[in-house]
Amino acid sequence: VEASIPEPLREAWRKHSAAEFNTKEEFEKDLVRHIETTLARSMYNCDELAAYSGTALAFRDRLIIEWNKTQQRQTFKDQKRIYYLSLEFLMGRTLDNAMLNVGLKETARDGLSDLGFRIEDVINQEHDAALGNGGLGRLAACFLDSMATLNYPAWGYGLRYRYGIFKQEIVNGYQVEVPDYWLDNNPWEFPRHEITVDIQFYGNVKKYQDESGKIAHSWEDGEIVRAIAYDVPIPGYGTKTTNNLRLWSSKASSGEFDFQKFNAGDYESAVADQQRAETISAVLYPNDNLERGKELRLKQQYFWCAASLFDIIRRFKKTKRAWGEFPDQVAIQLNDTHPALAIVELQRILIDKEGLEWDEAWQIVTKTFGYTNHTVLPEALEKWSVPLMQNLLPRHLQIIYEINLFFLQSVEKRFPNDREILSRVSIIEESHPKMVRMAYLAIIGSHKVNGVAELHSDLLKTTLFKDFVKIYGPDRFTNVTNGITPRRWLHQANPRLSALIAEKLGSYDFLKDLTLLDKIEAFVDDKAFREEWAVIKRENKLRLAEHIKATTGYDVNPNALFDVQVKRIHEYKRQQLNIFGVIHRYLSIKAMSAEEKKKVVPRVSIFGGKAAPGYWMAKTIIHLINKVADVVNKDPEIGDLLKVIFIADYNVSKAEIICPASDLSEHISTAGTEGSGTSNMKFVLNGGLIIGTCDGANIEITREIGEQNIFLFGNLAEDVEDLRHKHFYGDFKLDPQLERVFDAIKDNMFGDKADFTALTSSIEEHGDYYLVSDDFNSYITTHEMVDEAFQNQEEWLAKSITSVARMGFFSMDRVTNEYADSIWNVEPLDVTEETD
Ligand code: 6GP
Repeated sequence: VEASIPEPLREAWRKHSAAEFNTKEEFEKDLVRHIETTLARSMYNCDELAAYSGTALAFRDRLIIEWNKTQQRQTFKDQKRIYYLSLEFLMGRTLDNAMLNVGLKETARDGLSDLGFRIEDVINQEHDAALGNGGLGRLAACFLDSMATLNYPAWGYGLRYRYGIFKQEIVNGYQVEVPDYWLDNNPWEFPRHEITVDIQFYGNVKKYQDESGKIAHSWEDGEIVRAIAYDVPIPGYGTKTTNNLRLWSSKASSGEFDFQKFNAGDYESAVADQQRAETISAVLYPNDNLERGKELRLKQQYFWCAASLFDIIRRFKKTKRAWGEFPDQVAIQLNDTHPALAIVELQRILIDKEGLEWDEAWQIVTKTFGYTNHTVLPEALEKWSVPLMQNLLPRHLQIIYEINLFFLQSVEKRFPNDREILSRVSIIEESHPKMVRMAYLAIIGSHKVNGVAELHSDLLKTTLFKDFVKIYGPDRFTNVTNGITPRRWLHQANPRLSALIAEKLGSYDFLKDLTLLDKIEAFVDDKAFREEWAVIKRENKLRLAEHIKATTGYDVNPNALFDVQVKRIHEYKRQQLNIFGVIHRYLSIKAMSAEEKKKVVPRVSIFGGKAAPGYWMAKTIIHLINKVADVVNKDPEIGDLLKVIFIADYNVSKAEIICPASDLSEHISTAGTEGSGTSNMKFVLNGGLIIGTCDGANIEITREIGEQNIFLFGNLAEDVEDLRHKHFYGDFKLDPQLERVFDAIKDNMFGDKADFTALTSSIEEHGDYYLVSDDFNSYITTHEMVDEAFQNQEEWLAKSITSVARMGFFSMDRVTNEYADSIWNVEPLDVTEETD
């Protein structure tokens, strides 16, 4: 039966079509109805959680109505669509963002207040959707917001993990991981039980002759797991467009709950099969910038790529176009190499299922895909063992070998006498076991490869992917410097600053065109404006101080300089440099006379971030920070002059409190190691200054805001290799100030020194790979400059305002438009006329 209602009956539908609330009265009506019916509660037992759920459901109704219209509009216009494939979407909370994007937060505030609730308390009930680790996952979330805001027809595709990134607790100074079961009470997803795809694993490949006598392949037997779609509506800001994020959940396919077994009494094994299938989407791998070739991870990758491609192809086929037009209708962006199997899967479908010739199929594939690289760290580059892939995806491995063969043949033709280059660029690494290099597969299967900041993209071209630049020419490689969505990271996180800017500029248009911020530079000497700016920063600091008090018990002085480093804990990000710097400061203050102490600028050093559960060194860094906090915060000689705080369970919603409250934030990776960084942008956009190395997007931030507004220090990327080389050959001398710090640690000042040996010896004895000692002096000296600058509050304020004014470039909307122009070749949809 045709699912579409025939025209004569549509009148009745139109008459009863769901309506959106727009006024306070309508909102209250929807809210109460949801609380009383959907939630089966009443005014006699409505707590804040129920008020949250009711509010979320009322807004969800609104989103889904616009979602439906958007999908109809996009189908009708039939333009090229963007598909953003990412294993991670670090969304954070949805309600506040949804209210702001549809422009009804004040309406909801008033309505909730009529019914007895404070909107902030209601918003705080929401659990973060934390389906990501760090920068890569948050970038994907910013993309979704921006693509919807700019009216691009775009879908995100990901996995619906039952457990997102773990919750972090700190017990006796150690990180403890607690599972994050986030799906209870999540009103933002729509299960689509009718949208399923059966995904095959294992089995074997049969060769046969088709009717025309051609050799063909079929992948047979093995195991089937079912993918079920869950849709999450993504509202744009100030537009009708509501795009879709489709997340796949795994279930045993109907055949897999084996009734034969069940009836024969083998209940356990029937259930075990079922659970095995559900395991695929059970948990997010908690590694940031680190890969570990686990079979389940490869299963996740294929499961998600295959389901997403099936869905994309199903949609394409409805338009009845020829295959050659596929790249005119579909742009697929690979968020790192995690979805690189999609390249192979599309080629497989085209040749094995659709009967296209290899070359024709391969043309379509390469025109369709773009690949974004996020890191040059070798430990993060994905490789899969050939035997593993042979077993799990036998047909795909064959196709990878074919892709590689044709590629190497073409390379050989161009570089006939260069044996070396062939083994260097081969997709297959000739190791034991052999490995599939996913980055090479992604490059060869895409028409554009981009890095995420200028330095990073340059390094890709001159180091990691150098040979490929030689082979394909420089045009295949490009840079798109990352950005952030100003809706969440200014308007939502810092409503008062956003309001102050809007008041001066006359509207909130800057949220859609962030370059308009430059107009606030004219107010840098405006006394009233400056005062308000300062008051807002102070209030944001008070809000963070409250959070710190509530979660750690420590009181912090809001007049102190709030110095923040929040991000995943990683040796390359160098939280160890920061905590060593803190110890140095502590020792210096302790050595001061009472007179000298009076001149000290009080500081609160704030840390936050998760360590991958298996990353011992990162966990040791967290332990040291907490031990230093124990000692420093209780030392009566120190008082308010220094406090050390570790904020547990850093996540998106905490970032929204932390970013607006910083005076200074730290982005201090070893030069050449950070792809871009995006929190650096969030902090500056909220009026904080930064201390940083010449790395990632710090370089472009400096260019935009001016070097007088940033505290740069340390060795440059171009010197790193030499320094490492020297260390390796024993040319290493520990910085004397750092030595003093190490002596304190070895004196058991922060508990048993044995707990920290790995950390100190990696520097003293094992080559100091991250150049902590080389940069220490410059780091300390630069912090002294920070103190000096902070004493001149008027100057500091001017730097803060000027920097914000110059941050327009880092809007995610600029990023989205650049991808659309230079990679996707996709136009936004005109949403001015109504089509339904
Ligand atoms: C991160 C990079 O480390 C960070 O510098 C960048 O801002 C972010 O991606 C977004 O581009 N990379 C990862 O999180 C990662 O796991 C494999 O890369």
